[in-house]
Amino acid sequence: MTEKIDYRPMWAELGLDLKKHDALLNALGQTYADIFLAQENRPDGMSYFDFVMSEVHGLRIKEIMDAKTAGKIVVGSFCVFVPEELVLAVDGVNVGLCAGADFGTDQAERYLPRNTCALIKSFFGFSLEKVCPYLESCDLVVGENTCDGKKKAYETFKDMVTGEFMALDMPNTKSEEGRNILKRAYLDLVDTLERISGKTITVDSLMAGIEMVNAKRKAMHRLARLRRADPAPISGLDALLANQVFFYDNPERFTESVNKLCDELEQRIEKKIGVTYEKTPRIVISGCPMAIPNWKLPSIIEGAGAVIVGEESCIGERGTQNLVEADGDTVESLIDNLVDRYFTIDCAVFTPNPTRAEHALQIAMDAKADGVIHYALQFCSPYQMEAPLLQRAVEQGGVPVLRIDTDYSQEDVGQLRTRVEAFIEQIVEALGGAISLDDHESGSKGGSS
Ligand code: BJ8
Repeated sequence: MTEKIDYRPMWAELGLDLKKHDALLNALGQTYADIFLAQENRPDGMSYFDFVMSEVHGLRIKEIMDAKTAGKIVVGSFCVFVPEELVLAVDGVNVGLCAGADFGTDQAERYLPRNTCALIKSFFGFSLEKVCPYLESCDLVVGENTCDGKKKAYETFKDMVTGEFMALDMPNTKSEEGRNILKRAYLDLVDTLERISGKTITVDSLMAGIEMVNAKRKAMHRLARLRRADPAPISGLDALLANQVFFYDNPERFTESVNKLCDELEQRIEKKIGVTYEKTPRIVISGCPMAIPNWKLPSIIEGAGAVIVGEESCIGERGTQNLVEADGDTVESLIDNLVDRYFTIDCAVFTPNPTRAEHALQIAMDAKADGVIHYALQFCSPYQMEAPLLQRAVEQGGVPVLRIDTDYSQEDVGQLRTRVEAFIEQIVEALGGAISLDDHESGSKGGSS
């Protein structure tokens, strides 16, 4: 039996409030056990992700601190527009800082209007309550000027971070000028990374970063394809977890673990082993990113007898779609390749943004989904305002849409459950009542692997 490491001295050194941090970890551990460990017939490969989650503030932070001691810089960001490739090109460690927990909201509301989305309040809360070791270990925090909420919040947040803060200017249209703005922003980021790390980005170092992140994305593309099988070989919750861990883990180890999981999923598909039954109602989620530990809506959907087979989300297929072309003989030409790939991300802050609805419909068609659930955080204007447009486009493609606006609190769980159950019942009826949720009680999932 391995001895449990005491991480408290490390957390104290990072300046965490140990009492509040204990409260957060205890709540997280309990929620994880209730939602993830209670699932049946999970692939064995999920044990890696269970381990990562059990050590998310432990071993991974120790690895990051060891990397710092060895002279590497740690860069935190809140958005998939910040290229991990550039951080890797200065031999740095990249971490996602978006937070998905209702923690420190009262403190956050001392600085932010109440009508701010839960994601922004959450990272303020984590910072003010001193409970996020990722944030506290950052040498550089990059805040991108995307939605109004984030870009205005960063004006206050920049003085709260321990490391340096950099605002990344972002376009809001997919025009030639927009592309130039993004390229300028990435060139500024290169300058900042080189200055802080004391390293120069070369063709070789950037190419290595591009290849490492491409490998990670390819593994996620493979997972996205495999989870579409019927019966689904992995739950939507577990696939979401892999998408969330994407932002924290060592990239090479993560890629290897996802590919190993995919090998197992291929075997499951061959043997028709699922986490649920064939013809279970299939749902695609589209909308705001779900940062750890935001599992509220997916657990309601899968608890209601459906299976989630894809996410049109930045923590999902919007974030991982497309690769960067690994071809170029100057740093600038490789940065052009980065811009080409990142400029295809169809975040709702762009106007107009028709490709997002097209992508949502495409995912739904490819995954043979029976319905799309649009998820927007309350007070998130970009996604809330885009919701009716997306609903119209997806429904015109023949897939029904349910629109949900929510936050990180548990207050609306009962109401959400009722709405989701009604939507799933409606799907079942539209399928000719060929299946009923009750039938699943007596069916077979094909055994375990
Ligand atoms: S590329 S989705 S990660 S900005 S939920 S803070 S939009 S008010 S997170 Fe995002 Fe980058 Fe876009 Fe993706 Fe604002 Fe909405 Fe809050 Fe949001």
